[in-house]
Amino acid sequence: MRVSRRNFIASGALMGAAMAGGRVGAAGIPDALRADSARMQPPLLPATASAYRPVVTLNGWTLPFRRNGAWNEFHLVAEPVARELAPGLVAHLWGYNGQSPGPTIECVAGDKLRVFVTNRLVEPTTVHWQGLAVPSGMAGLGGLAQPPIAPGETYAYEFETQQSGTFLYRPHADARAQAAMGLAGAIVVHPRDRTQCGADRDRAQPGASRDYVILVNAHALAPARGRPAMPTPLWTCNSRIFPGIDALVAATGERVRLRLANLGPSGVSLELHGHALTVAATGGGAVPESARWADSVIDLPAGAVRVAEFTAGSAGDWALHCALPGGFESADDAAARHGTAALIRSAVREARDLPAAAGFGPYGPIAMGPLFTFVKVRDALAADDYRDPGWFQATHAARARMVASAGATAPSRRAEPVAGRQLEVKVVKPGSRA
Ligand SMILES: [Cu+2]
Repeated sequence: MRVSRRNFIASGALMGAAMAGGRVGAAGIPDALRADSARMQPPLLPATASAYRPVVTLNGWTLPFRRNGAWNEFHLVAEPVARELAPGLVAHLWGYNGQSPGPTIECVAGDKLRVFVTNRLVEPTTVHWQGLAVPSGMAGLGGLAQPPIAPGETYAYEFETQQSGTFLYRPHADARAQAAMGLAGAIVVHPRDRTQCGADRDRAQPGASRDYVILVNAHALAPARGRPAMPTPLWTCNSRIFPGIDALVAATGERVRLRLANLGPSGVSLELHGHALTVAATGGGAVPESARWADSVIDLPAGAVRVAEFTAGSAGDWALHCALPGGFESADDAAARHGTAALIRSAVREARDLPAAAGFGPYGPIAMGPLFTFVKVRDALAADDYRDPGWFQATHAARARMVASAGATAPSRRAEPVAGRQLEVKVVKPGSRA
């Protein structure tokens, strides 16, 4: 069974909340659903509409589950995947169920989860549930809590969720190298009672109209034979780079939640233009109201989860981008200076005339690096509308304008993607000789 390439925009259709009657194997293992594209999938509505407002994973999807008695059963398959980083560029990463990062797992506090994990990699793996209180034997550290899951094996993890919040699933067998290959996914546990202010750690987050899951990571790309070493790392957002990262959309006045995690090797900071971000929760629970502050930039430490919120302000196209200074010879800097296409061209011989999407706005090239996308705020937007509304049309008076010119401006060359052409890059596993 495959999740078809659904058009988020055209269909507006929703995947079923549970796998109805999936084929059950000899071991009672549910089918593993796969996504075959990096297209953002519609939110997976809960069986009871009032249970929670589902999240949307940017350029990703939510994993359907099977109900079996008291258990919600999921099936993750760790495997090599070919992930489109941006139009025209495909990277060979490791992921789950066809994509990297893996699909988001969504449930309600108190739900009992049984997660089957099948290893289709060339080496052992495990799954650790970062931030979730699980029995130590379920904590997923290979060698300590369990034997590593060998290639070809399937393990079952079982635990009852106690907290609500934002958590991660990621390997803890050769953990750092496997993370750098793209193995990770988000777990979102919604509060059981959205109205009650009991002991729930999410009670300070009563609700957001839009709830996005964004995992930041960094990868080393292998150079082509005969080319100089690739500047690294290349930072990605849900294993996508600008201009391949979907826009986040919101209606004016809506509360927007960004469930952010950083799987990369160092901290990054993110800036949102035109808005104030407030960290409402971390991977350990809600931040008390008295300890919060608003800022245009937030820190995202390595390995950490941060849940940032903002209220969508005036209509416009606002930048959400990595605020780290450049100047080092990294893939990010190359992309920032010359655009994604030039970065790829410089690294890979076959890409000399690769027309990878270069990243243009309505007024020219956008040279902001790969960790960059837009928050598109519009005055009128239906609650379930996540379509990219196109470019914002600012009135003449509300736009910066040239008032004097000393000479001719440099022409900007526009690289248009050519249909059917794409480049594939190998991702270098740390510690390997590639
Ligand atoms: Cu900025």
